[in-house]
Amino acid sequence: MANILDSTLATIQGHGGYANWGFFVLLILVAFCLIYIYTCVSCNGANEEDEVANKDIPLQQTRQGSSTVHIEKEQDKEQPNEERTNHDRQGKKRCDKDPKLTFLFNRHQYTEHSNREEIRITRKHTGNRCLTIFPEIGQFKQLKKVEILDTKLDDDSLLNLFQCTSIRSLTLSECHIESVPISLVKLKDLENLDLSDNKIEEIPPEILEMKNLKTLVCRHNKIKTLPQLNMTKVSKTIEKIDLCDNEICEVPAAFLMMPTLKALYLDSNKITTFSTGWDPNKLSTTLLDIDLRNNELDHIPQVLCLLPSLTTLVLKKNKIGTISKDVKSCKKLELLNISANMLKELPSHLFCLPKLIMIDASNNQITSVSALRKGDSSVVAVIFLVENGLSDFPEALIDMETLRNVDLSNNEIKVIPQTIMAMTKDVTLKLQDNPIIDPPLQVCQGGIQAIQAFYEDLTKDSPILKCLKTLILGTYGAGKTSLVRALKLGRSKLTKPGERTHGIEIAEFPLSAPDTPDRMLSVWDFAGQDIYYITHQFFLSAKALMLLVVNLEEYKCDSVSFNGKCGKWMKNMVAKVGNPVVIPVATHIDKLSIHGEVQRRCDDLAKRLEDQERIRLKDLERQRESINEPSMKSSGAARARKKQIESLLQQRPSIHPKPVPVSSANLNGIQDLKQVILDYATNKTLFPGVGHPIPKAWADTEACVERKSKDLSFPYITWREFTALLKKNVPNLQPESRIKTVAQYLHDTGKILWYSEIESLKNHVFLKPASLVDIFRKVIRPDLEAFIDYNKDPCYKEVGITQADFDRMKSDLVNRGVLHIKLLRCMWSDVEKECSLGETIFNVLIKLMLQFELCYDIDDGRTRDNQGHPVPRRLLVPWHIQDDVGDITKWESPRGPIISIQYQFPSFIPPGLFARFTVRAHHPKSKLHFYSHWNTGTLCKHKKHKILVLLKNESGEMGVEGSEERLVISLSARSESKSKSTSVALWETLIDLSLEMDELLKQWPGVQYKQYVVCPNCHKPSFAGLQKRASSRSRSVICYKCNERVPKNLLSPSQRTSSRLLSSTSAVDTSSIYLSDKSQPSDQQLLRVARGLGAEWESLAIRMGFTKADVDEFKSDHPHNTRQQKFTMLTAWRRRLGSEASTRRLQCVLQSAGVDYDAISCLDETDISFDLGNETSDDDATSSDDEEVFF
Ligand SMILES: Nc1nc2c(ncn2[C@@H]2O[C@H](COP(=O)(O)OP(=O)(O)OP(=O)(O)O)[C@@H](O)[C@H]2O)c(=O)[nH]1
Ligand SMILES: [Mg+2]
Repeated sequence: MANILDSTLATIQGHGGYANWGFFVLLILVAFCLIYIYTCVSCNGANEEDEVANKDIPLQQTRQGSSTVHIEKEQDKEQPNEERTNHDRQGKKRCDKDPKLTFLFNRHQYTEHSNREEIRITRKHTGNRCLTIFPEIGQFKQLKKVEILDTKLDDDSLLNLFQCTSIRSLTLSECHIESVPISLVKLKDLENLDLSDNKIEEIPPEILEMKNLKTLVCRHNKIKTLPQLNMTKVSKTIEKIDLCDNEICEVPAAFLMMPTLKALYLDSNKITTFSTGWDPNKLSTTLLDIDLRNNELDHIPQVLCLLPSLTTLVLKKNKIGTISKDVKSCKKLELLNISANMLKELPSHLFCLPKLIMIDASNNQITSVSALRKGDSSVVAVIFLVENGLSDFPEALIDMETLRNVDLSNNEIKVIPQTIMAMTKDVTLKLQDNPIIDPPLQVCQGGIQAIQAFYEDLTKDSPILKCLKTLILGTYGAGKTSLVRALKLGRSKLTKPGERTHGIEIAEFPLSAPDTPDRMLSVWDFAGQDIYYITHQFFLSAKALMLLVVNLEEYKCDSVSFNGKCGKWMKNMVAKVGNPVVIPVATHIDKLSIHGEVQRRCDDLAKRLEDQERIRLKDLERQRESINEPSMKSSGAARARKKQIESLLQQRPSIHPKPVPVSSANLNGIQDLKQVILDYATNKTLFPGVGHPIPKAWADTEACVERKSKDLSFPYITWREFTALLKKNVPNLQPESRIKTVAQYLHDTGKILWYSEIESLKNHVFLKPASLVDIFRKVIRPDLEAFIDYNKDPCYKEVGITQADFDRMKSDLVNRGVLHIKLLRCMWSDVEKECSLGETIFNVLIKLMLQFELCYDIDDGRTRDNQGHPVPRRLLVPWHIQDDVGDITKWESPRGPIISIQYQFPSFIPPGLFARFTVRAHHPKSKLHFYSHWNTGTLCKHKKHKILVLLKNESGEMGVEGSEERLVISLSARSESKSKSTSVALWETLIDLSLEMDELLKQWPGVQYKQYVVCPNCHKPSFAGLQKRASSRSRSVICYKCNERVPKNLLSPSQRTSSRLLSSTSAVDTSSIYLSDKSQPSDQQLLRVARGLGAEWESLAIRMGFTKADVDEFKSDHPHNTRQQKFTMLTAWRRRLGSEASTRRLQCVLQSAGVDYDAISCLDETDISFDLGNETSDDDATSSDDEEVFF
């Protein structure tokens, strides 16, 4: 522009006179038009990406003639119309705003910009076109950093760029480079070179001889062989080489002799060997970190073991079958990841390495861990042996005194031996997914201390656990209560017609039969009406025998009758428990007088039950196959799902093959039923706990609790009262940790309710769980309309509620699900009167309702009591909302694209699942503001991002007569306006919600479902599950249903965002969640770790090398904010270690210090949407859990 003006002025001056002014104006107009056209064209091709364009817009770009334009047009064709126009609009806007962009098109303007220090250019700036860098770039004498990403560069451009000798950091990623021009060595000051994602086949050895080079990254290329290095010339500065994701088969040993190299990353190659000919005395003394995961090594190469400084060695996913004694030379090794190999044994020589603190040997076939030999010692603090073939607890671990963290999940361990008493108490021991029989599973879940306490309490005269929890389920009027009476009394005592069970009735009685040991049954008789399922589900447990009762008189031998009376109940049990033990019982047989009719109907029932189970298994197998498809493999969620399916296929329900026919009227068949029940109750495989000794103190506690509950008018006491009661009445139950273990056992076996994990509830103990159901059923019951009556209960008048107020509040509840606290207080007035705690119990019960996800606080806790605690004024009980159409005008008006995830349930959807999900979605941590909530959906807005969220229960919408009912829940998000939100924020919001849904669905381990992503064009669920976005170059895929091209960012979250999906499935593949990142942890990651750290942070600091005085200094720097203290400590650690302070190293230290898993896994979370706020006190931060900000 300046040049045009100059020459024009020269023209005017040269010729003089006003006659030339017209020409001048014309020229200016033409120049402006040209610039405008250039500007728009340059931005048209800009890709719609997740991030806002970078502010530094550099380099000149040429239009490469017709072929380039053609590519651009093709690209445009591929985009949906709306997308394209938005591109155009956005691109133009960007150019208008940033006049510097014109610099792209004029080599003469290089001079103006020649003092730049950084240049960053991506496909956003260049579109699909090739970028030309002119020789004038050589004028850029200050240029230190150049990043060119996803942009094709021609050879001349590279040569020109390499003239710019001041460059220190050069990234040329996805630039279609096929060979590295040797002239690159002209960049004498170059320290960091990143050539990732190109097509490079060879690295010239000269690159590795560059005088100042510190890091060379050449990931994801086509390198097959590495250069032979001339050791006299090789760089004396290089610290890191990253050649992951290439095709290398052999590594020249010279790479291990580079004098300054600290980290060598070679994962995802085809490496089988390191070349021979190395001199052990010349091996690098600086090399700390080697990553060889995902290669083809069948042993640990000896040369690696001899590296004198090696601290981290990752050999995950190779083919290693044994660990040879060579490993003994690894004197400095701190961390060994040898997971996903073919190991059968962990040898003892591994444990003796003097510095080795962490071993990950998960996902092998290990069946034994050798014991340390006498005189050997070990410093190992962390051992992961997840998913191996251990059938015995590895006793070798017991003697390892330094152990702090042992994960033995997913093995075949049945018994934890009593020798575990010798193991140190500080160990975090994980035993999930083992078929443990002894000690009881509940005890093992409490970790090492609980197991040790159990064995300590177990004496020779320990009583035998004889009681079996027995759940009686079936539709209303099936004959459940009458059957329980017949079993208990041994005579007929039928309920009267119309006499319904409400909630749950619990009775305990002995059962005996000839030649079988007798057992006590704790019988839970559930009300049969559908709405009660909402509260029943909390009391259905795996370790119980279930009787599924069917009224045979009403049974019609057709599919409708089967499904209503039996099929759906069985599905329910299987969904909730996974592998329930069920005896179908056919009642009312006295009413069937036709000969053979009982037999006929029982046979029909049995056959249909069998068919249902067969179909379920087939479906599961189909699902397992579909997850095997290559496209599904990458998703962490899919892997978790596959694992769950495999376990469902393995651990099947035990359904008694024939329904047992009985009459509770004339007692026919009752004795046979008793025998069948006892056969199951004494089956050691099905109910290993029953018939097993339990600590005497436990039995005493149970008896004590039972006595106390009879004394109380309302069976509730505080935790303090509970502990005082036990300390007084039960000997040998000190210290409090033992009381906690037995309380946990009583909670798990349904004798009490005590939520130890929930801060707001852990001080409350309910001695009779059924009494809680009684309380909830005042709010959730089928006959609510008739049940609350102004004139029947004087309480309403007593508290001054007028009839009109009452009518309004009642209508709010019955029709809209809005429960006014004033009304609830009256509905629960009898509890308050009975309980000495008065109002306190009322608040506790509300917390419990919230905890059980039966309702949410509409006002988001905005109302506070005198002490500042939130007190809800109105609750929303979604089960009572009558409206089945919601106002979604807001949803329909914005124009941003929709991202939508669907959960499809092939045959059964857990009753109340959607309602509970909406309660979860309302939780403050979801940051959703609910606009409206109707029977089958909610419309919400994200409180931070400008995003609308629509949650819908679409079940039954496609219900075509005769076909299977469609059972679908969908989660959708769209931006309020396209320019303001991005697909990243949409995915962030949806992933949060889908993780909530996944978490909720874990409460029904046997439920079958599939997850889809909906096509934004045809609105059909065309794409399987939530997956990490593939890193291939294509930015769109074709929907197989509508054949339209769909941008990938609307179908799957970006790699960064999806990392949370992967970390959420850690239970399945722990090895994938750590040791993953070699980069320095960011401030945000450290903040999150600080947030997750508890009191153990001080010992962690010592482990990290700080002194007590350092810790005191961290504290005195921030006397009132412990999180800030922790954060300061972590940043000091990062500063101290410099480039060695990698995320993986931090994970390792955290693991070895026994830090809680959550605090460690948050290192993997994405950094998006985190911001720093003002300083608040620690307490404030804890009370507002949902806030990202804490100081
Ligand atoms: N003739 C006959 N009547 C029975 C038998 N079992 C139950 N009944 C009657 O069937 C009706 C329902 O029985 P309940 O035992 O109350 O049924 P339920 O399954 O407990 O019902 P809910 O509590 O509503 O879930 C009552 O009128 C009983 O008298 C039976 O074996 N023979
Ligand atoms: Mg009943």
